[in-house]
Amino acid sequence: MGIVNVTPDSFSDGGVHLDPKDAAAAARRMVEDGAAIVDVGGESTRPGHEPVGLDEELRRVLPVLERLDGVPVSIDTSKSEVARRALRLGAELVNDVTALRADAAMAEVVAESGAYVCLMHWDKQPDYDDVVADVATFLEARLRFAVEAGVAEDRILLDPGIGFGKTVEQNFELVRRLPELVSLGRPVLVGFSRKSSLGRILGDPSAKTGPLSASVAAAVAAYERGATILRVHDVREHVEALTVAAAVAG
Ligand code: HH2
Repeated sequence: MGIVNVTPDSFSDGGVHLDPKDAAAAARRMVEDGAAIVDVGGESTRPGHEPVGLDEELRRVLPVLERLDGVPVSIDTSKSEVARRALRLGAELVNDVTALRADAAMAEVVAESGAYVCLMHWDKQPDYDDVVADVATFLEARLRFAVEAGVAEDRILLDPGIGFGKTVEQNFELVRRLPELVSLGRPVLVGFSRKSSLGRILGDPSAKTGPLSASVAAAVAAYERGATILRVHDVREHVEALTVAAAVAG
């Protein structure tokens, strides 16, 4: 999954794709480089981000989606109206970092469309007993909620939410013990690309991002532990590394 952030303030690529033509071209390049889907987002979720109103989020993402006919698209939003409009323009997946908690209408929009949905763990006031067990319990509850709201179970993906209310150690533990999340029975998506924990483990305690080499290592480690979808900024390098990792796995 290639990342196309149409935002001025995303943590690693903010401001890069503000022109819809540039954003659409970047998305198409990602597909040429081997991405199975591109995740288009109009609101940053980094720590301390500015909340974006509905009109502004629509203004950012719709002109990009209109230019992506024929490209497999995921919409990164927690607003049902953004999801609804994106689905009408052909998006196949709703990537909701709040796991259907921010907008009461979101579950119904997803259920009625028959689209895929990614449910991500995010606890803003974390107090974990065991981070992996707590994330698994949360994801299982959100999976149940989505199914009860009418979303077909085979359309649901789960995501531990790397970097969302977790320490450096907790982020790595979630990847180390990923099989415990895979055992919930749904495909698992992992987004470690360029996140600050990668820069921090390399020795910079105030790092805001991590380098490509470290992103690739984290993606391969997640793949080897059962991740199905890797959400990444640098598609070609990840596709190359994952192709080799898959050849080794046989
Ligand atoms: N991470 C980010 C945004 N959306 N969605 C899922 N499912 N999983 C993630 O790990 C995830 C996500 C944050 O990364 P990015 O989009 O690069 O930055 P920003 O939120 O600043 O736009």
